[in-house]
Amino acid sequence: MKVSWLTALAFGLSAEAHCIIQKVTVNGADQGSLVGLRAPNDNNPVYDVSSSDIICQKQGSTSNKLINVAAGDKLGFWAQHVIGGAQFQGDADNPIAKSHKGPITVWLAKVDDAVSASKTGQKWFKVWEDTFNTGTKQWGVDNMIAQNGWINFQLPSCIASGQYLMRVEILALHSAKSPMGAQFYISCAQLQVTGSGSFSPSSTVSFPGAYQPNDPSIVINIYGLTGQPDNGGKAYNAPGNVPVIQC
Ligand SMILES: [Cu+2]
Repeated sequence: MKVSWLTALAFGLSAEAHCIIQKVTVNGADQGSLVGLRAPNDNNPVYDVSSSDIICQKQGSTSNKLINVAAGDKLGFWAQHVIGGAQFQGDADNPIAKSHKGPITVWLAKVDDAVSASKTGQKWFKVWEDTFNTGTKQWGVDNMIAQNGWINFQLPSCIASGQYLMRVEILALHSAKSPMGAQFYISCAQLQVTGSGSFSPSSTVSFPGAYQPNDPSIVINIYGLTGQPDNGGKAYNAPGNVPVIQC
């Protein structure tokens, strides 16, 4: 069937602007596409923060592998428009459409067996975030785009050895001014952490539960008076008011 460009634009454009978090590096070493990850099968976001899809996205690909990391290692998560990266040269929506401004957060939950652990019922704590820089007016997503879809951070050196699910969340706020407009892109990695850390979180949160549908960081107009996505120059806190742990 022949599909006109106009038809493709009308039905495809918004869906095609999304992304999938699909690959991990440890100290720069590529772990392989979808290895050690629970990732969705398509790049559509989650909108409903009360759904179990807010934990690790809709169930899609699974892996029987663990990713071996030491506390203090440098981790990278790769988000791209579709699995495998851009499918044609000049894909303006790779790694994600530039309109998709918002914060990136990374969470851990201790589990007995990261390959088989249920995503529900876990106790999560936040280990990293890149929200919004009021000086440079750059969002976490802007930094990710500048690094060709890589989300780079250090696993805190205090994390205790054992197995964990790591939840990586990209929140896109370009259409967030009405409820259910914010877009969540999530994948969860299955980690085996080694090292001599002894951190035990003093407080944890649940997913779903950590975010309320009407959270002022989820239902928000990020466009200031000038129409720029600069949050009106104000600071931005990621939803849920959960601080990053301090080692
Ligand atoms: Cu999108």
